[in-house]
Amino acid sequence: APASKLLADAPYAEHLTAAIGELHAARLPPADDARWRRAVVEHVNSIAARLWRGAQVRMFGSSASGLHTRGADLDLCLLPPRPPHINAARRMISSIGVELEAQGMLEVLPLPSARVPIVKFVDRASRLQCDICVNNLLALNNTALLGAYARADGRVRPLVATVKYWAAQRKVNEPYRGTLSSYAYVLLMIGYLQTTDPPVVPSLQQLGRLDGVERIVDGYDVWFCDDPGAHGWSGSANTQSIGELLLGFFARYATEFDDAKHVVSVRLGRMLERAGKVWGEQQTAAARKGRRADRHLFCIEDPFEITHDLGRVMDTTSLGWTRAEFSRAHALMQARAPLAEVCAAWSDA
Ligand code: 3AT
Ligand code: MG
Repeated sequence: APASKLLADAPYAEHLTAAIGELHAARLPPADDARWRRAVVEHVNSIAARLWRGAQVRMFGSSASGLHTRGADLDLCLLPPRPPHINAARRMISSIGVELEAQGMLEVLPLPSARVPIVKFVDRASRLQCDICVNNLLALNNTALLGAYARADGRVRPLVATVKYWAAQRKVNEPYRGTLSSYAYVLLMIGYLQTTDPPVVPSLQQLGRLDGVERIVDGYDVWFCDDPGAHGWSGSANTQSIGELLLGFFARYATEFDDAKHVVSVRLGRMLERAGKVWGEQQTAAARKGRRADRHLFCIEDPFEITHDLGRVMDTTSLGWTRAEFSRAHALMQARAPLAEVCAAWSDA
């Protein structure tokens, strides 16, 4: 395969490795970033505690997993003492919106009737773009899982930063336009790193799991191993450079992953056959009835909420854009293009 020929092209892989290192360093958050983020959490926490006795605010998303880059948003989750009914959650979003406004926060936008009620705002002091949701326990847990992957191998962070940057530059990281979320790209990268030979990271949901052990949150099993070293993982036997791995990532999704047949499953650490998932069957049933198949065109299984397909945001058009970008990146890398060209800003000129 062309991919394996390229993997042997040492000078090009070395260029990529150096360029990824530089890009990652340049995209790292500024030195005082963590302090700013903590200050916002404390501020919002004090607002919440004043409004509801015993309520707390937690950080999640990339700021909490360590997979954030310069300028990433700040994802916050309000935890009331007891799980609120959806209507109570909607009222909480409205109330905290009023209070954020009163405290001088900028661009406060409460969206209490959204499927997932949130309030968006910009923190006045740090100018960080923030989102608050209510009692999103699965998101807190999937953040912890991604954080454990980030710590499992030093190659995860620079590779994730590069793919997020590439996807943003190429305009295929815009869920409101039907392309994948950052979270979905992180799962694609982890899914790839679990299935290299040998793997760069194990499946933390399988490693060291004793029979019958589970931890149920909101109806889903969120157990994972957060200390792989203590469970027989003595580091990866894979010695590939980050340059070679980035090549392999694009080769995987441009040429090897067959979206008609496969599902990306970070939970199992391997590519699943679609036939075994209910989405495969839904699609067949829809096709049989002559309806356009329900959108499961490129399946990425959520690690915990296994009925949730992160690829579902894509329709045939946005999947077309995304596929074209994977192919473009792969083709440029086959032609040994510099990383800057692979990640060049998209333009319709
Ligand atoms: P950025 O660095 O902000 O681009 P992120 O990982 O923080 O990346 P988002 O801000 O898009 O990603 O999302 C914040 C978190 O919300 C990530 C994940 O814990 C959760 N999340 C986002 N989208 C989904 C989803 N579709 N299903 C489940 N959890 C999700
Ligand atoms: Mg975020």
